[in-house]
Amino acid sequence: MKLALSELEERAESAGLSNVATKVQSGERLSSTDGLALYQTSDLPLLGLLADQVREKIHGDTCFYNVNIHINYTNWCNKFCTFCAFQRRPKDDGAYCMSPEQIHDALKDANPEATEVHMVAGVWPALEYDYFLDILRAAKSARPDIHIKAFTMVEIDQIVKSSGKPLNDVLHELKEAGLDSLPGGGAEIFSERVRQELYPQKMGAERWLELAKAIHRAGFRTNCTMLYGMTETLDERVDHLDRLRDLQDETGGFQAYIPLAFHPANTGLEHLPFPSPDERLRSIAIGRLFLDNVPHIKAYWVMLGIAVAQTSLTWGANDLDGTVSQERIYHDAGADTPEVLSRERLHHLIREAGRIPVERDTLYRPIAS
Ligand code: V47
Repeated sequence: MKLALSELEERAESAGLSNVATKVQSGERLSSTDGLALYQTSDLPLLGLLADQVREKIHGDTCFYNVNIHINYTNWCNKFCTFCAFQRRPKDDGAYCMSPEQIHDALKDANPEATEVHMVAGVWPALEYDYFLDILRAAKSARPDIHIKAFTMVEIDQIVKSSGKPLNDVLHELKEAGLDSLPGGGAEIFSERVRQELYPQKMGAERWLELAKAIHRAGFRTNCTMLYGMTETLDERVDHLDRLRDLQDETGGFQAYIPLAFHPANTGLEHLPFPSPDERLRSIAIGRLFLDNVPHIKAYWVMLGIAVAQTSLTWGANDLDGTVSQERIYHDAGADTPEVLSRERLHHLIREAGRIPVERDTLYRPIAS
């Protein structure tokens, strides 16, 4: 849906968002107060229209997707986050840790058209530094051309501790072993209040941001995320986005922002609802409007659900991730989305949303078909 400028202005005025709409039209940066107003507005369609305008200015009619594989190499974890259904101690039922050989074989057997493997997992300090170099080498030996996007800041923090070496040496060695870029997970919500309540063993915002900065400066691209729908306030969501935006001003290293809707099943927060479709679309749209320096807003269908992910392509998102397969973190937390979507299905979803599908590699370079 498109509105003439005068209609949009009228609508924004009656929603009390004139100021925000004017800033969006002129490309001016939104303040935290504006961010909060967007979280609070009841005119959700207006929010979607504003976000879609910005998306269109940057990306026109195209929508990216990628062909990827997920490998969650271990669920052993000592962080005991209340929101997580994936974690196990090594002796628990269902605990597993993949050997380098198993990772090699899993990749050999996986979709031959995949251009990316996304490898993230729990954190278990007894896993030695060499294990991480070996799993990267195993992945590259199975699929020399595949891009390895691996390890959240939380995993990197542990890998550095296990190595006993300086961060930059470790990054260099991980790169030599095959690491190409890093995903955006592990940030959760930067609020120290929520961290103390739900994930006190996990690193805080300062360390996450410090690592992301150093990793960008070492030449790696990463993504960024926000896990929402737990016990955080709207102010805390805005503060999280503000800190991501500040770091991006400094380094430019974030490629994509992925808002992650909290899935409560099988977690310590089962009493909470899964964020409503409105809430999920709002989070995509606010990501597009507030993070004016992050080029790509990713709709991760595994956690958004396929219908909301498709709708989000007209609410500011310009990237539908991906064919996926073998993902465990959300499926353990009750996500009822399929294990995998075919390239044809992604094309169909994107075309139905009125966009032209463009396959990309992990660094957002179009892949000629
Ligand atoms: O860090 C864990 C989140 C993240 C739950 O960079 C949960 O391209 C919801 O970061 N409900 C890992 N969320 C996944 C992630 C990711 C996903 C897709 C693409 C990219 C990318 C990154 O998942 C964790 C945590 O924030 N998470 N448990 C849960 N029950």
